[in-house]
Amino acid sequence: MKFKILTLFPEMIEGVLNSSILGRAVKNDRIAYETINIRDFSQDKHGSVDDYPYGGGAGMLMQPQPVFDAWKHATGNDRQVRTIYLTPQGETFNQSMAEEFAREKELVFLCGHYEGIDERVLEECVTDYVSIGDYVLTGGELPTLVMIDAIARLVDGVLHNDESAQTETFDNGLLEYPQYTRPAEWMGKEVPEVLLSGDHKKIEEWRLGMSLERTKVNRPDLYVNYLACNSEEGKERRRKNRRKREYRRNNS
Ligand code: 6GU
Repeated sequence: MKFKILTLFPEMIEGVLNSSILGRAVKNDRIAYETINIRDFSQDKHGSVDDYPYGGGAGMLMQPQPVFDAWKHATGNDRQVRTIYLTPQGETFNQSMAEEFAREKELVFLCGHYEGIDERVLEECVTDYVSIGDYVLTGGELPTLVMIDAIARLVDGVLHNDESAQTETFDNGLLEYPQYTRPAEWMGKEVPEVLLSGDHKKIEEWRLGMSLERTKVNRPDLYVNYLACNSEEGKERRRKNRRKREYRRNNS
């Protein structure tokens, strides 16, 4: 999987993608990335890339030309490549979107700054508008890194066996159960006995029970959804929605 990031602050991206598990995945050629500095495509002698908004209002906007030229450089003007624009106006990112994006060979991320980007260039380049939640950030770099982290860990070979992407929170639509390691007693608190029993069936039941309870208390929205999806009706509805999404994608 190759990530191309159009940004005014490549050092923000590089710092994160060269570290920890993602850094290892880059070294091992499981993922690759390239930052493209939008400022390099400025035609202005001062290298400026922003200007005042028509109609007035606060702040500056990124101009269309440098963004478009950076995007053409990244994609070779190929409109088939998914180009993701990070914006609070987008669809909220979630695990199933991460799974869908992880099936692509290449993804382009466009990071905005200032008050945003001229609408016309977005219309030309962007295939997906994505937000990471209901709060305001100063730019698209952190949301891009959040998305890349969530997507990359689903790519083959990025996680090692002991870091398995399988049985974690949201995999089954539930929050994760509590976990314990040695010592068996710490500050007078004992590890739940069932976990020391060696009875794997009981352990699975206990974990599912804890997951359900936590989800019901902390994320009633997920809990209701879990109950709906795990009925036969829910499973059929999801199959239909998946087919609809695929149809829309193939015909857009
Ligand atoms: Cl994707 N961008 C910005 N600037 N702020 C955000 C966001 C994205 N998602 C939540 N807040």
